[in-house]
Amino acid sequence: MYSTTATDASNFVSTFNTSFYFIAGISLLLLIGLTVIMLYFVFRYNNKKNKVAVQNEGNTRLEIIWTVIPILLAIAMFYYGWAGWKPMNKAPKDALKITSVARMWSFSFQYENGKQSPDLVIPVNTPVKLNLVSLDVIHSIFIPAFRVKSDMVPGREKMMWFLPQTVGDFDLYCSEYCGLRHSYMNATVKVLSNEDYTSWYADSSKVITATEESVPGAEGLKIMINQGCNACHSSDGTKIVGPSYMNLYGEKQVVIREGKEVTVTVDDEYIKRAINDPNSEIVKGYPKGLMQSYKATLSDDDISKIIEYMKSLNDK
Ligand code: HEC
Ligand SMILES: [Cu+2]
Repeated sequence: MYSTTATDASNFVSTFNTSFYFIAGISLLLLIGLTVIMLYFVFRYNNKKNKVAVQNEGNTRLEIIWTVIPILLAIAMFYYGWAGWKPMNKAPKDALKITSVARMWSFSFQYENGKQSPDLVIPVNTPVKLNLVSLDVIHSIFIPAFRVKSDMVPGREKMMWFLPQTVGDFDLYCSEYCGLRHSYMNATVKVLSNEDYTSWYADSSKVITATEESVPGAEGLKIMINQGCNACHSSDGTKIVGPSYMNLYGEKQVVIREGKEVTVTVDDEYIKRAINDPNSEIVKGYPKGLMQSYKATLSDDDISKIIEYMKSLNDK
């Protein structure tokens, strides 16, 4: 059901390009044609050459021509657009299903075996179906090389599918302005050979390298990279959108709880609340409602690992 040129990055490239070049070609022809005719008329019927104006009463044949030709062109443009768009709406039954989750300001891809990745890793020549989920505002997932793009709307089920046809890395980014760090909301599509994909899929640990894994808190860091926490929090003291994790653990923090300012000590319980129920206590000077709860995605064990990582950022 998907016949294409195998050298294209995806099965939608050729139909998309056909309609794009067709429409661009017609536009160019009209632009050139109209400009040439206009210049000719300006020259041919100027005041010197045509002293006396001629009154035209209409010309039925001409009118039919300039009505019928544009209609045919418009129908042809519609046809190519439609023919390219229609197959995008029905994914093949055997497609590989991956849930693609967008939140401010990161993507996360969740596989059927529970594996999560900040990049979209897929096998070549296998149809892929992405379930599109947004946890906060409207985002849009765009893979230019594959010629696919779709809005991701909170509370609405949407999907997108394609057949990757060449091994390689491709850009993926959010193309719907979604706030402060929108321009950082990008990822890589890694199309692997079937063998490479199978071993990647079966490996439950690899996101960071072996040397990094020996560092204290490395597992926590991995979880936070996968969850996209770093879009809003830095580890080096820089304020991005939320407070930095550096020198946070064990410090005193002023928070707004039920409208009142209170000073709390940052301990395990506080961090757990901050992650599971971020809006119950807002750090003074930071906006409410930006950080969403991670209750559904992070276990207590994950949170302990995150805390482990935060502790490693204290310079003693
Ligand atoms: C969309 C941006 C955003 C993302 C993504 C985000 N946070 Fe936050 N976070 C904030 C903001 C803003 C605050 C400060 C307001 C508040 O307390 O809710 C905050 C506060 C916190 C605090 C309290 C910090 C302090 O100084 O007391 C912790 C801990 C925290 N976040 C951890 C996380 C973790 C862990 C993740 C990922 C699992 C995460 N955040 C993802 C925006 C974000
Ligand atoms: Cu976005």
